[in-house]
Amino acid sequence: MTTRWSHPDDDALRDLLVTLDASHQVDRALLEHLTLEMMHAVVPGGGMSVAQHLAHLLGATKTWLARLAPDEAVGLPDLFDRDAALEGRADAFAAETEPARVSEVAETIHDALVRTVADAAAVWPGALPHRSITQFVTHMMVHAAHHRGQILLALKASGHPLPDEDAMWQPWKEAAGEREG
Ligand code: NI
Repeated sequence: MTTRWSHPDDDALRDLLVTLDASHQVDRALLEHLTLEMMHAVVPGGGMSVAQHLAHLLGATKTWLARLAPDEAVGLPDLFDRDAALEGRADAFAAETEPARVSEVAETIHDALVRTVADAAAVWPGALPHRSITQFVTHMMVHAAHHRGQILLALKASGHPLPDEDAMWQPWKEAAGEREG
């Protein structure tokens, strides 16, 4: 059977993992900046809170990961009230607001993603619709960047300080500089 996806060679896979790591480090810089109060910030007019953005983002990554590697994803934690959602309650999207817990879950899901991508040749494509592992990882990073922007906007609109710009983007500078190192 002919497949419509392709596997990256070793160099491309290494670059993909370096890029994914840089993206995660930017997320980490943002997460380390968050306080309990900031987790409730929303943009004027409503929408998801910072906590809800993070619960959704990490939940989405987990859901996609489950389609690629069900065994890897099965034990991953949730950041919203899963029992309430199953019962159809109105507070079903009550998101975890403790920054340390959110950071812990973000690290756990990122580690699972990295393990799965690094081993993608063995399991690809699972039940994913993506054309390649590169496209899948790009999708995860673009989604994260979208919600990162939404979170920064909610913080700014609510009068909270933003993370230090240089510290936040340093991981990308280092990732881009690795070729010369
Ligand atoms: Ni989203």
